[in-house]
Amino acid sequence: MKNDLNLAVSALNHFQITGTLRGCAPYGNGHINDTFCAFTEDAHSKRRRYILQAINQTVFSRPDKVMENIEGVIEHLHTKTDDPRAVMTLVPTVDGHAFYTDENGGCWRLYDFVEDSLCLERPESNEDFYQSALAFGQFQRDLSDFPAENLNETIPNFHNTPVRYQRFLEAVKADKCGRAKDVADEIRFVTDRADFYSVLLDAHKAGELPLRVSHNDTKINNVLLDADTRSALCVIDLDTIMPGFSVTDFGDSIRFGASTAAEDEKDLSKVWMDLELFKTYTAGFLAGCGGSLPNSEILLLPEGAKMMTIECGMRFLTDYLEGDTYFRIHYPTHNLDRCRTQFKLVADMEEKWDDMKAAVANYCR
Ligand code: ADP
Ligand code: GN1
Ligand code: MG
Repeated sequence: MKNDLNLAVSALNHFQITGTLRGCAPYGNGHINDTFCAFTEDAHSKRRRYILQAINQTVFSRPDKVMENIEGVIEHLHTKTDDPRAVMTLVPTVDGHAFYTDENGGCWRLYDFVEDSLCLERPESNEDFYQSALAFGQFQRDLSDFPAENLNETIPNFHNTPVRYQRFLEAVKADKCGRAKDVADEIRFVTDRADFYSVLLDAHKAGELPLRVSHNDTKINNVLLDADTRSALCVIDLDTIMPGFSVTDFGDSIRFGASTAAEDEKDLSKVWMDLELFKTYTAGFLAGCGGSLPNSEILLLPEGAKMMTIECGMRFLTDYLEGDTYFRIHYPTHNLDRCRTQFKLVADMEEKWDDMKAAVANYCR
């Protein structure tokens, strides 16, 4: 973590927090930002928790543009519900701004902690996964009337898989860390599938896959469930909201949540894509979208799942080849282990392809 506790605590003093600061500690399992949970106490010993984040500026070179998107989207989402826990709330700085820039140029933002919520790394039941699907489907539906032209592209070509593939090939060629020789099988896995990478963009060009306002990072740990009812509560991690495809939001959830193992599981015999979870998520996502997805998009949901999984594997492998500068790692081969689980999932999806296609076809009208 680049930002230590001292920096976090001094940043907190620049926000409109209620009560006296009593504690602050690193929090969560995100790969990108530095996240802290802080709590305050008022004169009546009432506690209040906050989520403080330092925006990763290697990943997001224009944090002001990220915050502009988030402010706009949050404001829009608040018009769709009366439940204050259903949408994140930004706490302004003492000057009334959405984020604070410290003396080192670090950018910090503060959210109210969504209390009585659950953040899962894995679904503990099919119902948990269904609820996360409802949340992301509903999220896309709630933003269907948000003016997409107002959004900044915070990471250009974020889910442009052909561009990701070109960057991957460059990383292999440059082989900055001399690691390519050890990952020849993984490199071949990516190059063998080169024809697949343009499938979604081709469908877009053919008019079958419209650009929508999408989340673009739909892991189950980016949605909160209500701790009492375990129902869908609040979508979080809004950094990558940009125009994108419905099927990639669907697909990234499958990649992460329909896997039978963690993203960094070393024992690949434990890793596959659970077809029942795939079906469960399909039902939840389409229900959340309000039955509004046209058949051409429904039919491409399996492609979205495979695309997000191979793309993510490729990104982990690129980062491994480039010396682990993008994703937070906890040990030297962490990105390689993550890449291997993704490729195992892709291979398993290829085995189950006909069943995946048949499962989504059931929803066509
Ligand atoms: P990253 O981009 O690094 O993944 P996230 O925005 O997803 O960062 O936050 C990391 C973790 O912090 C989440 O997985 C969740 O556990 C927790 N979190 C973030 N925002 C909130 C919030 N408003 N209320 C409760 N928990 C939150
Ligand atoms: C990152 O921020 P986090 O941990 O939710 C990444 C996603 C990857 C994911 C892989 C901005 O998500 O694109 O799919 O790791 N976010 C960014 O777990 O690159
Ligand atoms: Mg996250």
